[in-house]
Amino acid sequence: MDFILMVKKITQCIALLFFSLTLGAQDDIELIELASGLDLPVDITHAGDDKLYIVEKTGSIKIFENGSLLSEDFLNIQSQVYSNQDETGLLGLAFHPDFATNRIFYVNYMSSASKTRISKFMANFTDPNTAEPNSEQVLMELDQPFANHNGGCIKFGPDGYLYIALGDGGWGGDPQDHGQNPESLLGKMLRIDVDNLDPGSFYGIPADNPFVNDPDTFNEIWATGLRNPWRFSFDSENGDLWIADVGQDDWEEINYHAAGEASGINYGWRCKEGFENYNSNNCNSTYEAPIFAYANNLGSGGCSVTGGFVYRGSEFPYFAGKYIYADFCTGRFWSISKSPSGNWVNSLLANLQNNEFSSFGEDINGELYVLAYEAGRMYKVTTQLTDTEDVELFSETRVFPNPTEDAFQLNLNFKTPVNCSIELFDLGGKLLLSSDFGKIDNLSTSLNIKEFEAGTYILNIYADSHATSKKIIKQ
Ligand SMILES: [Ca+2]
Ligand SMILES: [Ca+2]
Ligand SMILES: [Ca+2]
Repeated sequence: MDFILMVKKITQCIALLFFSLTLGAQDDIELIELASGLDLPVDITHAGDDKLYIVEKTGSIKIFENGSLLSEDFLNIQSQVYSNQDETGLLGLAFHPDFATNRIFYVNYMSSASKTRISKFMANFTDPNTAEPNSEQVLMELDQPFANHNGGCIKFGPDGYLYIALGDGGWGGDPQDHGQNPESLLGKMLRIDVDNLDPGSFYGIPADNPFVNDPDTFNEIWATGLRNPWRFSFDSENGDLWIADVGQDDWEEINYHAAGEASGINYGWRCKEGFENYNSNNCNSTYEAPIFAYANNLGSGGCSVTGGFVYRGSEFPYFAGKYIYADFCTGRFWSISKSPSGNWVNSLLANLQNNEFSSFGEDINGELYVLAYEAGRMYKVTTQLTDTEDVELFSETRVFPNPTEDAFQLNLNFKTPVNCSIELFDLGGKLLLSSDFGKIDNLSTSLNIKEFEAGTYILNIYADSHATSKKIIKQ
């Protein structure tokens, strides 16, 4: 998020757009509301189990379990969180990979308008749904020259190290040159070891960090040249890293780092914005270009990128392997994937105007969720879309009645025999029913869901290596 820019643009935008969550038939995604009443939510993550943890900027973390928000906060540190200004507050949460046994988690928050803290906390061993607010151990405290551009995203990589994304410190144009300063941690991606501590420190430096042998660059730094990385994520299948970087006036960036490739990458800010030069003073390094940038343009793009995830869930085959992200200002959703010829392709999925999508999150099953900031809502990201080449294949697939109370009828008709199976999921990604029909060219069957709770379910139909998803409403 980048509110300084946003505040002026959003004002223009509110006049132009009507507020609506009604999704047109042209949209490739459908958001299903799961929770409301959240107080400026900015992050969602899981802890290696079925629950979702939702971070509120004002200083609380809430648990979403079995379809509803728990009334008691998991953590409430509102009294020590500074959240009075846009972009300040409790901004990020990451659970230790061994959280189930050690109960350790980390947060990124502002303790004042001029301090960012990375802190460790403990959850209770006896009550699984609460943390101990007095267990704080501050790993790192950083001076913030301005209240904006604080980054905020923290996540464990597949290597077990904690990655910390920090903005350039703020104002506009990086006036103090943090992004390119090797002796500032601002405007960087950091990588630290929380299990093997250096003497006198609450964290250690991984031996293979890119600048450990460079006396002029801080050892925590893993990548440089970021402006305000508002959400990064690791692809849960292959460990590739995706960093969305909020731009200044012209371009919003998606940056990509393939797992195993050299680290120490310079993503360019404030020498570069998107693919263009921004301020070329003292710029003589090599800068990594984003794989995609969209224009700061409310009519076709947006004004503040919200980075997402590569979808690795099983409920929505249409999303498989696609990086799904959005723009905070306009509500456009896009996906990025690689074409067969190896080019990155960006596709518009929907224009869900004026929802202020602040963050995406992934559950244990790889299903995706998104937060609407001012509205205080959490949605599940779903689709009933089928890949273009599969539309014809499934053209004679019928599910009815829908909505239904006890059972629904499934009719299938294929031109040639296919290996056919189905799976039915709830919105928590739980597999509830599956059936393998073997090699068939048509089928008419009734499926009993009488025992299921009222709600929305997703039926996936597989035909050889193809698939389609249908939403079923149980009344
Ligand atoms: Ca700042
Ligand atoms: Ca060094
Ligand atoms: Ca860049």
